[in-house]
Amino acid sequence: MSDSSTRDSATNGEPSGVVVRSTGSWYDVNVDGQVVSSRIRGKFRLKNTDQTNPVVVGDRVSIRMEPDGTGLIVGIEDRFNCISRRAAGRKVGKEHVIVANVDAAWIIQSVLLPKINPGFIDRFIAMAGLHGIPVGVVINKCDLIEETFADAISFWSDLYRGIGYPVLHTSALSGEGVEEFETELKGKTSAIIGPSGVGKSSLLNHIDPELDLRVGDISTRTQKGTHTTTFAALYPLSSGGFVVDTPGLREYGLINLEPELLPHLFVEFERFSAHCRFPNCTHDHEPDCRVKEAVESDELSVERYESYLNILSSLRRGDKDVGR
Ligand SMILES: Nc1nc2c(ncn2[C@@H]2O[C@H](COP(=O)(O)OP(=O)(O)OP(=O)(O)O)[C@@H](O)[C@H]2O)c(=O)[nH]1
Ligand SMILES: [Mg+2]
Ligand SMILES: [Zn+2]
Repeated sequence: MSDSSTRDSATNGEPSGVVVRSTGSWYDVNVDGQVVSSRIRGKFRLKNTDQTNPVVVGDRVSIRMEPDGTGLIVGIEDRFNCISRRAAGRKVGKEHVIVANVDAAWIIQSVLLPKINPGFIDRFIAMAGLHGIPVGVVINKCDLIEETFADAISFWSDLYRGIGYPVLHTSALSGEGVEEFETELKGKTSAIIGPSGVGKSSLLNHIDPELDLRVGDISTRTQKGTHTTTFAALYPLSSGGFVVDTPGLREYGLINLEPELLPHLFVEFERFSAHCRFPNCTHDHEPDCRVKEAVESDELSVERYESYLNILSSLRRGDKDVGR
């Protein structure tokens, strides 16, 4: 994104459309309702080496039609936002963009199998704030709530609602809360993000059975999902709006975030941080820190504060594995 020379806009009268699916080498581009299987020009592949992928689902691109009916992506419009994470494995340290140009993002978590991961939620919320994307939380598999989990689920739900983020309780099995989720998705383009196996694809199938997305199993050994959705793809919903179903993430790691910005991404701190002794207080070691005092007096959540300190220290160390 920082390299504007890769962002030739679509001006030359070539057909333009939206990338609706990407496999890494082929891109499905929707041009006026027609899906054109496309490749990218070599030069896009080489530029912007701090990112793993030059073109992502949601990108608006212009293509040149090849004699064999496939397309060649020759221009990419500037993105108005994107959702990215720190790449893992061989490409660790690079920015992996998951999807571009969305109106909203939903973090999907589940009660159990796998169980709710507040650290994931906090890091994702910070990223969404950084990119200016409205974000909400869906806690799926609520059919699995028993006495023992009920307290934990209401604890986390109250916490995030208290900060101002919508929290929905759903079950793709019983249908509980699914209508409410559908209402939230109407008329927007929303990214659906979360760990593998939480039921992202199942929820979308429940909302729109025509999608008929592949749904996976939960490994009996690890109690985790088995990475059933392998490529991000954008789908229209019959009730209106678009969703991007994405492959499950093992973890959600932050990237390209300056530690100084982090306090502002924990939005509930702001009310107190204005009164810290130092205007650039990091709420960590400084004296007369109102944020720390608010945690001690239970006006701010100790869980969120600890999450904040964890992220802050990883960012300061320049960890290659923030979020692990
Ligand atoms: N009990 C229960 N099981 C669910 C629910 N939603 C999904 N599941 C099950 O959870 C498993 C994983 O569902 P998927 O929809 O494939 O999960 P996903 O989040 O899309 O996973 P990836 O594509 O791997 O990222 C399947 O066995 C579903 O049947 C639910 O609300 N309740
Ligand atoms: Mg899936
Ligand atoms: Zn402070």
